[in-house]
Amino acid sequence: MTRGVLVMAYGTPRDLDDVEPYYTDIRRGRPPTPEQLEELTARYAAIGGRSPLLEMTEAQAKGIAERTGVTTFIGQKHAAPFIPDAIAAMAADGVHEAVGLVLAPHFSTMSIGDYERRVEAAGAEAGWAGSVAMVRSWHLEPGYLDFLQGALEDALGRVGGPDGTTVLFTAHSLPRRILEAGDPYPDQLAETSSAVADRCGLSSWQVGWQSAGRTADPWLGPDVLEILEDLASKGARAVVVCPCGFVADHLEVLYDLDIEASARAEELGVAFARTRSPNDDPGFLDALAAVVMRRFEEG
Ligand code: FEC
Repeated sequence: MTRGVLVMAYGTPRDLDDVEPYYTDIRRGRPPTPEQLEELTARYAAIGGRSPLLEMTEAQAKGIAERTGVTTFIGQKHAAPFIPDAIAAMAADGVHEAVGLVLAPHFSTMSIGDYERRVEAAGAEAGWAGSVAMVRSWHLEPGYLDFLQGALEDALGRVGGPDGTTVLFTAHSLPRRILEAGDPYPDQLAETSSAVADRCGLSSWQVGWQSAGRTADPWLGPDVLEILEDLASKGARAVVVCPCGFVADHLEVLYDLDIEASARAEELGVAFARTRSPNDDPGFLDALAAVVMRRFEEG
């Protein structure tokens, strides 16, 4: 049996001209209004014109291949190579047995569940005889928690230590309707946060949400910006944001936290730091490889 690893991530526009087709894909084929397009393009321009997400996804896929000895295939949700491209590449390489790993730790029907549905649809569409065993979440993987602990200790050092500092653990917000069917996403975020808070001996920490979509739906809250205001009104000296729902530098970290949230903290007179992203950290890549090998063993 030839094995493969299907490594999945969100995808990013190649350049500013690619923002429109990318945004249209996210909106399930509905083009954005000129105002929406201008606003998103300005966010990409503010982080230097492009997001490093694809490079980070490639580095993570390479790290997994080096550690597992199994070929990795990148399949993205909203940019090429898309998930069906990866399925076609696996079929062409004679892969029969694959593990599907989404580069996001927490399961929601609208996050990892959505990737899972796309894999099933692409496999059926291609008439591929192979199978993909999905990793459904890996939010308590010890090597990932080790990374977060180290990154948090460093960030706490940058704001003068834990005294008077609140740590805010965040993930991408999702529409509140996910809660109606008992989605595990908020609980899994709380479990990661609590495990890291215990390891670091934190006395002041909370869970929050970031990067909510600009839609009429109610989204999971409170949002990072609201929490900053609340903490400032209660006299907080410093806030460290640990975006543990993400594993790479990209728009939602480099803009929403490093530009937007950090500016709000400055206005509020609160010291602010963000923990570094896992990216291609060797210990983090060991953790991803361990997750993949365990899934192969489970069959
Ligand atoms: O750096 C980059 O270029 C890409 C950054 C990026 C990541 C990311 C991760 C997640 N998203 C999730 C859910 C949603 C839902 C909607 C939505 C919309 C956007 C838009 C941009 C965007 N997302 Fe994203 N997301 C990233 C970027 N996301 C840009 C469109 C403009 C905006 O709303 O800001 C709403 C879609 C809709 O209206 O139907 C829902 C989730 C994740 C984390 C899991 C993962 O990485 O797959 C969940 C990175």
